[in-house]
Amino acid sequence: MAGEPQADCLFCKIVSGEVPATVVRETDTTVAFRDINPQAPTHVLVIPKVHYPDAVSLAAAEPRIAADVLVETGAVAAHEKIDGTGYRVVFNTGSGAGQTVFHTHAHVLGGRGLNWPPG
Ligand code: DGP
Repeated sequence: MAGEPQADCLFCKIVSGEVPATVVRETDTTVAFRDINPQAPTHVLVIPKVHYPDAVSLAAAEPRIAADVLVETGAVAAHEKIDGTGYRVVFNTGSGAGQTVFHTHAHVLGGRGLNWPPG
């Protein structure tokens, strides 16, 4: 069923605790944890507990939870004290854009200068 945990999904396993992660914050609907391969001094992933492959499919099916993910990116930025200097929120969508894990996740990046356009 849509949104149900997927047996072969790494981030569903982080939600369930089967795969360990350094959790920064957790809400009823989201988990925020440090990226295993950080690209900036702060690099945290915010994921919904429900399984949808990308941000757009989550927003179409569960708009309130999609909003929770976005609000949570701001809470992470405040928690990490990067909200004053500025930070970047990225949803890589599709393999051509660099998405490698097909469970919705927002990258929250900060703590250094961030160039535009991104690579
Ligand atoms: P993306 O390329 O946008 O799909 O981002 C996936 C991110 O997930 C990537 O930056 C690395 C991170 N990642 C992959 N495996 C693990 C893991 O086992 N633990 C954690 N904490 N992060 C992971």
